[in-house]
Amino acid sequence: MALNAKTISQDEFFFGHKACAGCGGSLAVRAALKVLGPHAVAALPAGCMSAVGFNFPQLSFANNAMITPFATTAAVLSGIEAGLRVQGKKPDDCTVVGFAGDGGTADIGLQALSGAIDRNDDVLYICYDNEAYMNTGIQKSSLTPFGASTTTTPAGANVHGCLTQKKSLFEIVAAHGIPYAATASVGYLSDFVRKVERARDIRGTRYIHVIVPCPTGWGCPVDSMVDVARDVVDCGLWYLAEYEGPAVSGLPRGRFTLSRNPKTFTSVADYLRSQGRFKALADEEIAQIEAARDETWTYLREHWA
Ligand SMILES: Cc1ncc(C[n+]2csc(CCOP(=O)(O)OP(=O)(O)O)c2C)c(N)n1
Ligand code: SF4
Ligand SMILES: [Mg+2]
Repeated sequence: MALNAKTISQDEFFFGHKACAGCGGSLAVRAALKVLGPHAVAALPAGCMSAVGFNFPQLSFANNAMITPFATTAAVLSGIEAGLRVQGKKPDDCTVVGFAGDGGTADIGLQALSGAIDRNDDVLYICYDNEAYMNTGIQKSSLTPFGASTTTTPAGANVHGCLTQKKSLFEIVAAHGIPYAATASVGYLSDFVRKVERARDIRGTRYIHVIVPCPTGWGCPVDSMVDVARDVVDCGLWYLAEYEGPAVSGLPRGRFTLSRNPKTFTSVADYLRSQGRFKALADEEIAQIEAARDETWTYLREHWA
C-alpha cells in the first residue's frame, strides 16, 4: 500500500533527541522509521544523528539502534543482516537500515558501502546529506556544493567558499548495478516516504540519498528548512530520481527515471541568497552555477525522462 500523510504510522520511533530546531536530518530519520516500523534495526556512524540520538541514558530510538565507527556503516549493516538471518528473522519484517551523513557516506564510508553493494547484502543505506561535516563544526565534505562557505572552505576576499563540485554519489552507487537507488529531499516528504517504502520491499542492497537542510550550517532560518529543501529541487540544483538495477528493471545496465521533471525552474539566485553559506558569491559565480544546472538537466531530460 502506498503510504501517505493519512496512512503513515502515527507511532514515533525517533523522538526526544537533541537535534537543533529545524534539523532536516532528524525529519528524514523520523519519517523513514515510520515506514520501516518497530522491527527495523538501525546503525548510525559518528555524525549529527548519532550525536543527537544516543545521549545515555536518554536514547531516542524506539527501534534497536547502534552507533558504528565512522567508516563502517555499511559493513556493520552487513553484519547485522547476517546475524538476523542466522536467527531466522524475515528480512520483510526486519529491515536493516543505516543512516549516515554525507561525510560518513561519500568520504570515509565509501569503500564499506561499495563492498556491501558488491556483495548485494540485503540492507538499506540512507545517506542524509546536509552537505558538510556538521557534527564537528561545519567542515567541507565531497558533497559540499561549489560556493558554500564552511570552516575549511571559508569565504574571503579572493575565494568565496568551496571550490570543488558536489560528488555525483547517486550515479556512483548506481554504477555498481545496485538493485535500487533513489534521490530525495525532505522538502518532498511524500516522495521520500514512497521511495523508502519501495526500497523496504526490494531484496538486496538499496540506497537512498536524501537532501536535508541544516539551518545551523546553511545559515537559513529554522522555520524555512522545508521551504529550502523544496527550493533546491525547484531551482534544479537537486533532482529527484530513481535507479532500478538489472535485477529490478531486467535491463543489463538498469534504468534511471526522473521522479520530477519541472518545465521551468525557480531562481537559483534566490535559492543561494536565502542561505548565509552562499552570501559571498558574486553574480558571475551564480551564473556559473546556473549554467552547470542547465547542462545537467539537458542530459537528464535526454536520458532519464
Ligand atoms: C575515524 C573518525 N574520524 C573523525 C571522527 C570525527 N567525526 C565525528 S562526526 C564527524 C562529522 C560527520 O559528518 P557527516 O557524516 O556529514 O554527518 P553530520 O555530522 O553532518 O550529520 C566527524 C568528522 C570520528 N568520529 N571518527
Ligand atoms: S547541526 Fe545541522 S544536522 Fe546537526 S543537529 Fe543541528 S541542524 Fe541537524
Ligand atoms: Mg553532513
